[in-house]
Amino acid sequence: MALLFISQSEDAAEWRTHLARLLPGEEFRVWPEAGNRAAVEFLLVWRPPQGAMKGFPNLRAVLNLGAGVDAVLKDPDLPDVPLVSLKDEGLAHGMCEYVVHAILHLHRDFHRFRAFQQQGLWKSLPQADTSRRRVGILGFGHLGQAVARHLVPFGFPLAGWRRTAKAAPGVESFAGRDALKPFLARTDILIVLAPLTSETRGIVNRTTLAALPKGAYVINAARGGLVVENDLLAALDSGHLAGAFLDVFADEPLPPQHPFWRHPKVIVTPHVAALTLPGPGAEEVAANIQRIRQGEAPHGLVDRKRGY
Ligand code: OXD
Repeated sequence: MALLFISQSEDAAEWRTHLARLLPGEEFRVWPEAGNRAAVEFLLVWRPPQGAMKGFPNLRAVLNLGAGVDAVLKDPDLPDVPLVSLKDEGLAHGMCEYVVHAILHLHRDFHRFRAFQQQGLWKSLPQADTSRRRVGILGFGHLGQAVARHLVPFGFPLAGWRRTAKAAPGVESFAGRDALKPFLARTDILIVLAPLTSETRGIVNRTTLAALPKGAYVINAARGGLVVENDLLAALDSGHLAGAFLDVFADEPLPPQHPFWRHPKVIVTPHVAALTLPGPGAEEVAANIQRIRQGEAPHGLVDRKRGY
């Protein structure tokens, strides 16, 4: 029986090496060389081209090679088998590094010192009080909780918002739509880490941005579609927001003329917050394949109705 790897950006050779060690005996094929389709039991996919997942009669699961499954769920040819999102430690580690950096960068005014440097200006700023800089994580799932664990030691007052309540040490919990406004009202640095679903698309918009205190910052390391970009620009330009640290965009690559590129209050990175590392990624994929073969539920099983 075989695994078929379908990705135009992930390194197939690296995945092959790791999986050969972890799952000796499994045949590893790379799309478009699917071979005998009846032998393919698992699809390992990252942003598969449309139609690539069609026509595998003995499929047991589709394993996504990243955290977000929004692109796969949009594909009309997604087979009717369990869909599994990647929830490995490599990805969580990358996200924690990115978000902790972004928060400290904004909190300690590195963006402003960079601008002073460009003007040859030796100028100090008052040091911000960590215990008064309230951080809020919008989307308190696997990644949001990992980020919170890394932030606790710094002493920022932390809160997490999600659909259903989730207790975590040192984090104030907000759950459901009614709690969104109070959550935003106590948030000076908003970290967007929610999955992109029909319910969350555009959740950061004119109304929700207005609920943040004046001078707040927004960090988006999840999906561009969660943020209404024109509303974010308006909130930056009006002075309501102090800045934004953005890794993801409605259109990627970010078009060359997009105002975010040159906006003095915006820091842009090219969707690199949490890249899948083939080593830990393959460990997680192999463990899930073994679970499925033993009749157990895989970790990261996606609820298609919820969208994550
Ligand atoms: C992911 C991503 O979803 O890298 O894993 O965007």
